[in-house]
Amino acid sequence: MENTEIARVFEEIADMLEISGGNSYKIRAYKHAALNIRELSKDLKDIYMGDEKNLRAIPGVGEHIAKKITELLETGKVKKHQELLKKISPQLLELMRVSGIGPKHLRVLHDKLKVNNLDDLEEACLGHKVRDLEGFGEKTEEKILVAVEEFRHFDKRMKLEPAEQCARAIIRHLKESKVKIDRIEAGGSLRRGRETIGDIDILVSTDKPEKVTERFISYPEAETVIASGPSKSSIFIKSGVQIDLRVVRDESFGAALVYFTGSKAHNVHIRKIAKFKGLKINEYGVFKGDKSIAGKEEEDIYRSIGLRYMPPEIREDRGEIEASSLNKLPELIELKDIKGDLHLHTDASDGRQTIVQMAEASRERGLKYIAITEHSKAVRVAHGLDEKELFRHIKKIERVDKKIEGIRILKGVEVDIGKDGALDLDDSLLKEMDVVIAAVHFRFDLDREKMTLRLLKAMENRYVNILAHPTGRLIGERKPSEIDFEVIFEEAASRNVAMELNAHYDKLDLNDIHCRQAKEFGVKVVISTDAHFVDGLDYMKYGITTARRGWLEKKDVLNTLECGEFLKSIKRS
Ligand code: DGT
Ligand code: CA
Ligand code: CA
Repeated sequence: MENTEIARVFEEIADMLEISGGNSYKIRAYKHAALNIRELSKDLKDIYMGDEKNLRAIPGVGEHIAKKITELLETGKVKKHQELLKKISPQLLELMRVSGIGPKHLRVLHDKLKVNNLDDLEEACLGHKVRDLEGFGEKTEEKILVAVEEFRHFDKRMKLEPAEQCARAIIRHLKESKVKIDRIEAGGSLRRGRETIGDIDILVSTDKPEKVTERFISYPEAETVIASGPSKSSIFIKSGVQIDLRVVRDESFGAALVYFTGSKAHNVHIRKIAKFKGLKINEYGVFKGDKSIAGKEEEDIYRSIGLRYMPPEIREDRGEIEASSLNKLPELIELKDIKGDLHLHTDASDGRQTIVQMAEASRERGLKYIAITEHSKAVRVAHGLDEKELFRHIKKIERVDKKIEGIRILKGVEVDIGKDGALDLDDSLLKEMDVVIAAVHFRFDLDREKMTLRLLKAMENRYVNILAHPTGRLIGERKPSEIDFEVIFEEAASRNVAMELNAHYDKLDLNDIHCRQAKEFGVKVVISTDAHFVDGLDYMKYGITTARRGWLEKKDVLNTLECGEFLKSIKRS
């Protein structure tokens, strides 16, 4: 059992206890334990090693929780969890994922209106029954209804990080078989790095297709086999995700990879080009009459129809094929180009680790500089700091920076942008910072004009260097604020304010389309992780994927510069 699964069980216990009106102390204990388990860098089973006492060293894990972890590791289940699941249906629990609905709401909805699933909830809203419940009201009812519709739309797609984990696990399972696999790769939207993934596509080349198929459908996580044959199989795994497997001979691997990477629009376009040249292209190769002229490598497929190789991230038929034929493809940014991370939290606000720990972990990941950017006081839920506390904090940053070798730590802050665009901190503090990032944390729902004016106002402040996660979206949970990006980008370019591409896979904000638009407006982008714990630093790769999808090159991204150059580049006049 992986740490994330164990954490999920505890989170579910906490939620179910809360829905059923359980003891608030216990609820907190489960939540706290789940958080800490998620952030462990070691596997729980390696910490446990058959001795419950070893678990007690983990923060947030007392005797009670240690027992539950042991139970999970030993039996794969926890009785408490099973009991609660009998009381509270999975459909009810699932409603926790509808934006704006917490366990307390759910309890009222369930007790008073007998809401048990998404349909019930929608019906209750449409029948205007929700507005009369204590603590709800008309506005809340409207919001819930919108959230229900969004939930229906998003629910079927996975986010990038879990999709990647899922693909990694099945690839490992296939590779561990005795059958010789020549090549194996994930294709589809995952390979293109889309922000959400519908299903996982795995491509294998081998001389023993039947054996590979057998191995595939015997995946321990498989719940249902949808189809199985020597070239094509599909399964549902327990989490509800579909995995498609395609098996080809190695001489066709390149052609199959092009085909199954897509996008469909890209495929349709290249097929048209092939046809125009009197060629036929399919998942087995490129053919002139009956004769195969390419198939083994992706490069060969493209070359045979007069195109240069296009990285998967841009295969969306958004001009990449034209650019390729004219030899005008962008030289996309790569992870190794990144030298700094300009949005990090520590335990001084809502992060988990110290400045030193974050700095050391960043250095290990090859970064040359970071900015520590705690929340400001308005963001109370995240323990935002006031001016006095921040003055003290930046002194501390200075001290750590002096001591630590091999990485520069910049003084920064993530200042909250109020409803009217006013910043939450005084200029006398902001001017002490090396980097000021400004961001919205409340009232994401203003109309387009108000929201645009709000951001414009924030950018007026001459100490603001970066606008962080500009739309405020949480993929699948909170939709992006409506913003007139043309106006914002024009202003950002003229005032030299950079836009953040927040690399967290929940956010990816700016998104790919915005990145491309920012570039057209001459706006510079900074890709930052917003890490709240050291493992969060690894999410940089999702930011890079998104930047690549937005055609960004090294020169478009400011944190590819050395620290001194970076600081010069963000100077405002
Ligand atoms: P998803 O799964 O919804 O996130 O998106 P994809 O792009 O992974 O789509 P999927 O899984 O349906 O198919 C994988 C790839 O297979 C797709 O990107 C392109 C190729 N493909 C699927 N259906 C067709 C088709 O009808 N025509 C062509 N040319 N290619 C297709
Ligand atoms: Ca797919
Ligand atoms: Ca598929």
